[in-house]
Amino acid sequence: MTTLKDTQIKGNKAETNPFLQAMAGEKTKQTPVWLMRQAGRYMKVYRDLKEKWGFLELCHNPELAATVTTDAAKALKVDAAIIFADILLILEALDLGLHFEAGEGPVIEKPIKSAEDVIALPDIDAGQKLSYVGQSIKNTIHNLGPSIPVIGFAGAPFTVASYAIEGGGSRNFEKAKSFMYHQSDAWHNLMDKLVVHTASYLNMQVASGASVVQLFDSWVGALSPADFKEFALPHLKKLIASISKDAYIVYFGTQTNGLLNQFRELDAHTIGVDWRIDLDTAWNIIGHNKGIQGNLDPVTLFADKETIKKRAIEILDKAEGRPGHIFNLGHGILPQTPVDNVKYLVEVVQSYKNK
Ligand code: 1CP
Repeated sequence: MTTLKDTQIKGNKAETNPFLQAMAGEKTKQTPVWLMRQAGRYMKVYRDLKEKWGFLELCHNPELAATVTTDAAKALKVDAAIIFADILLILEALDLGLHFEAGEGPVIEKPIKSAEDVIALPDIDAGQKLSYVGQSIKNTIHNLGPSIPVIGFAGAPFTVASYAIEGGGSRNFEKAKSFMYHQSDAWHNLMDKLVVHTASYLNMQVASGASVVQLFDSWVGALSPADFKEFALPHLKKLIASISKDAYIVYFGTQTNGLLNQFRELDAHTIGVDWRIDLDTAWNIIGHNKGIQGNLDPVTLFADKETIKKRAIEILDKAEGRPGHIFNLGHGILPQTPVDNVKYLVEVVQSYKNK
């Protein structure tokens, strides 16, 4: 198993940036902070761009995508910038058809229904087909300079497969899980293909300059521990093993309390957790040879400043200044979140003195 310190990241700027230092398991003067969905609808710059451009048009345009990432990172003064893209772009690259309906979220136009549909998936070079995301990364690095690391990302296989089979978002994942149970060979075949394409996509992002990649497994908490072990874990391990050693890896999911003990087996540097568990409890289960990212409830950002500060400091205290804590929310910023409160949260975290 890779420990935090074994990994030599090419071109790493760990000496100067607390986010990379924490990824390397090194002590930091200040706990690093960035926020999932930090570039999005709660920001005026983004809403203004959305008057003229569709969401996918923004993702496809490396100039504009880099602007969205850069503006958000500068406005919030966070310690890392996440590239503007989406976990579903890979399904578009696989010709399943993707569009976003106002207020309805994503729609996969040709969802996977059968073993034949999995076999018929095109044999793409995902890194090449999604190279516009690499260009967005390069442009972002150019805009931000070397002091702010850029995070690349992709969806983890279970979460991406669930969209591909459900045809969009889902509450109970009946279609995806039925597919998993009734057509388990086809399920594993689909996961194998997603692993290959996701690795190619992420390695292109690393080659383009991303120093960290995050795997979003947003809906993995829908799985029982037994189903996670059988239908998701082996594929996740394969994916993580295929990712370039030139980047640190964060694995994030929500509602994962019952799965954290299995995350010990993952060779990711850092595990992202949601707010439904105390940070120290989660870290004890995951093991201190990995870092932890989280875990403020995003809805706390709708509270008064005093409450935001109190809850943020409670989380920081639970980390006890142990190396490897990256402050974040437990899930993405919600569209109606007051921007001032987000900036305030970043200030609170950055001015907290680690013991
Ligand atoms: O303006 C709009 O209406 C589009 C809203 C939007 C944005 C800004 C979507 C549609 N995606 C994004 C960008 C995005 N998505 C980023 C980059 C911006 C940033 O984080 O700063 C990232 C990292 C994502 C990742 C993503 N997309 C996830 C994982 C994180 C999470 O929130 O769980 C998921 C599940 C998606 C799918 C998706 N894309 C968009 C929506 C509304 C959704 C969720 C749909 C659902 O709930 O099922």
